Amino acid sequence: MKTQVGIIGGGPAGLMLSHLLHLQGIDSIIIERRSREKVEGTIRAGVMEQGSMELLNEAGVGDRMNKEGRITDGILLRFNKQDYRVNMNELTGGKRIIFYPQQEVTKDLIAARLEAGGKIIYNVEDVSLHDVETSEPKIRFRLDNELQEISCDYIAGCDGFHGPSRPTIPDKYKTEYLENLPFGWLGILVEAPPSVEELLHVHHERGFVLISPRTPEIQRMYLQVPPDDDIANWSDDRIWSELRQRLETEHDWKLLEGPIIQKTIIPMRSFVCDPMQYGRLFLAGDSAHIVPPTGAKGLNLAFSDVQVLAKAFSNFYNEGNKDLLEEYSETCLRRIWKAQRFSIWITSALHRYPQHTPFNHRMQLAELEYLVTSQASMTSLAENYAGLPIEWPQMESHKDVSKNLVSHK
Ligand code: FAS
Ligand code: PHB
Repeated sequence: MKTQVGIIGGGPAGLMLSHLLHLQGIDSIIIERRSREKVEGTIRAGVMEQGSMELLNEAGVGDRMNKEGRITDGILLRFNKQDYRVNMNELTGGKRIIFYPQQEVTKDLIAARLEAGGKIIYNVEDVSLHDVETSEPKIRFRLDNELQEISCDYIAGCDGFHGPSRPTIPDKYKTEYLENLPFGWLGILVEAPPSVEELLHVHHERGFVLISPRTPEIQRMYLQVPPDDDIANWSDDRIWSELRQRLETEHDWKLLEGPIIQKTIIPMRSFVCDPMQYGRLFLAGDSAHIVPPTGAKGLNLAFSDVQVLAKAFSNFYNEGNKDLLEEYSETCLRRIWKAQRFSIWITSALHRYPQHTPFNHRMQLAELEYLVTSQASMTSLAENYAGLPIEWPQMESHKDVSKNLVSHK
């Protein structure tokens, strides 16, 4: 098989990239390790930034999102048993977020690809990358026990954190930054009506809680647990008792409970691979970076990566201009490190760290009290939650940093 861009991984990054390339008249083939059903059934992110909403609409894949998704203007913070609201829409001059589950986004993208005649090969095995330093890289894999090969101009590694693409970059050409956090999240899906209208982030001495009102019928709730905890330790009763304690308030608010239909524990870490390109191989999404889910940046970063990569391939194939391809990694990493900064900041403001002293606990409360009383601090939270812009090369905002530089000549 031959194509222009060979894409490894049929998750949100790979699918969106393939569709954006299609809209620019560029051919691609996606190979995916799992079945279509498994990919469409993967429960992960629930919230998208303004920029991701706009990208889905620009790509002509936003209809169901616009009908079934729920846009909200603000987020809620609870500490010392009191609730505070941060109005993102007001503080950012119109930016908002939308509740629309990742699995629905994936279904819409797969449908759009197949409707447009896109090629997605599911259930592949033994995927390997070859000759990525040459002008004709190849992807080899097994399908129904038959060895197959795709030769292409470029390979996009959209195969997540555990995929084969990133390890293809020799260690001496990359730096991997890793920060494991000393806790995890126990995530549950609950069949119940929403207890809140907007995302509720809770600081409590027993640990963090997040309530994400996904749909009128299904709620997503997360509570902080030890990093190596076992889900077998968490009966539904224990989960509800812990949530009730951490969600206690001074006002008459009640947590609406219901059957727990799914529960898992996810590790919390920050990871960045620099560079995100090597020869004719380009990494996008979780294959190049992982953020702690506090702040909901994972899926949104995957989309901004492929937005840059699709533009770079379009500049090359349609205008013969390789500049953005050469600046792909730098361009994405500018936004990725800022998202890491925000994700770690909001995580450290709201989670209990095992080594925390009473002084640290008071400092967290001071941070939160400052946050809800300072317009500047609330605006910073709002603009980061709603999503920072992509810093395209030569873009004004990218030059802002230099404008604030003080030269002591
Ligand atoms: P993905 O991991 O989604 O997709 C990669 C694809 O590559 C997969 O389909 C995989 O099967 C395929 N693949 C892997 N190896 C392959 C191989 N050898 N050959 C072919 N294909 C291969 N973000 C939030 O904002 N909020 C959340 O609540 C949230 N929850 C999360 C929960 C979990 C358990 C995880 C892991 C992540 C969560 N995230 C969340 C982050 C998540 O949304 C990711 O950022 C997003 O899925 C990234 O998309 P991709 O880069 O496409 O990677
Ligand atoms: C989710 O809905 O899964 C979600 C929302 C916001 C977050 C993290 C996860 O910060």
